[in-house]
Amino acid sequence: MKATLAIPKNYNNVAAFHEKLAASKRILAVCGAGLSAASGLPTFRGAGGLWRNYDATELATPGAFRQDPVLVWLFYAYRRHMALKAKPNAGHHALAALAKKMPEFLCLSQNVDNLHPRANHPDDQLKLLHGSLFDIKCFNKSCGWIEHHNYADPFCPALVAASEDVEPGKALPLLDPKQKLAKIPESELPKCPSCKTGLQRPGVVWFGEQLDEQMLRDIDAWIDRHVVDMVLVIGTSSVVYPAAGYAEKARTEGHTSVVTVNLDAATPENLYQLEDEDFAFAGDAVVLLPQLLE
Ligand code: BV8
Ligand code: ZN
Repeated sequence: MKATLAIPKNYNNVAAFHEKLAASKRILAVCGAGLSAASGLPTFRGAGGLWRNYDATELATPGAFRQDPVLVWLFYAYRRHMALKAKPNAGHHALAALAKKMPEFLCLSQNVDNLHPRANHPDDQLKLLHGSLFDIKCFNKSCGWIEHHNYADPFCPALVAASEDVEPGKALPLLDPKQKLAKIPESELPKCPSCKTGLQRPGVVWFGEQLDEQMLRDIDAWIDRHVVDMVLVIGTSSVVYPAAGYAEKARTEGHTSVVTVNLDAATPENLYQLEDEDFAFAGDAVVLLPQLLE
């Protein structure tokens, strides 16, 4: 007789979750691209994760930028354009509301789309692990120049050339892989105004790059200060480290509930991993988070 999968008691158990939430003093959240899916932004691994037949993770590296800064800038100009058009969704707002209600709530987000700040999430309770599409910095490591809140769209005149046939308000014509990319000389990409030599680059953390060390120390100090009662793991495939390691890092055996909110939370391998005190909710974060947190 095939062993039937024993559905853990806390799978989709909203009442039990609300009990645990009411008794929780310290909550950590780790968010990924699935939280912004309802805002129309493609995830990395989902169908929308590809851009012009490139795997996003191939372009999100210093090597790719060194090799073809124009292609990488076209990728990021497209993502800036899409993120500027997107709006925070009810999931972002539910997290911001929880932060305002609970001083001991800290949100770690892997998303660079600026939707948490645009949902008025309190700054001091939000750590953008991988930076922001709207920070621009110098590619010269030794320079240190950085500019915040740069919302130019397209990012620079040269990229307008790539988008001359775009109708106003349409995505940059970079989606269709068949569409020829305008040849843009690297010399037309903006240089750092400080050292004058480095190229300006997106202020995000690429694969193989260190996350901000002070931020990592602050997060560890927050986790170590007192027991964490609950870790919300929202819309993330939990593949990328060190972001994917925080749920286990914050866990106090037998006490901390790790709460997965994910479209694929109900797959057998995900359900098998649940400890007794954990919760799993399968569905769209934009529907589940308001139900769970408000
Ligand atoms: C570093 C910014 C070290 C750029 C990104 C162990 C320890 C340390 C490092 C490593 C390690 N093992 C491997 C590494 C290296 C690497 C890594 O983790 N590689 C992976 C691929 C194995 N890590 C790094 O390089 C990190 N750097 O650790 O440096 C170091 C030490 C010394 C000296 C030098 C370096 C830096 C990683 C940061 C990379 N930058 N983003 C940009 O955005 O362009 S990563 C990027 O991809 C995102 O930020 C995010 O982190 C990741 C995508 O993951 P998700 O957000 O989870 O999205 P995904 O599409 O995968 O999943 C979506 C999920 O949502 C799915 O589960 C889906 O089911 C669900 N979903 C979809 N729709 C919905 C939904 N759920 C609910 N509702 C919906 N509607
Ligand atoms: Zn510079």
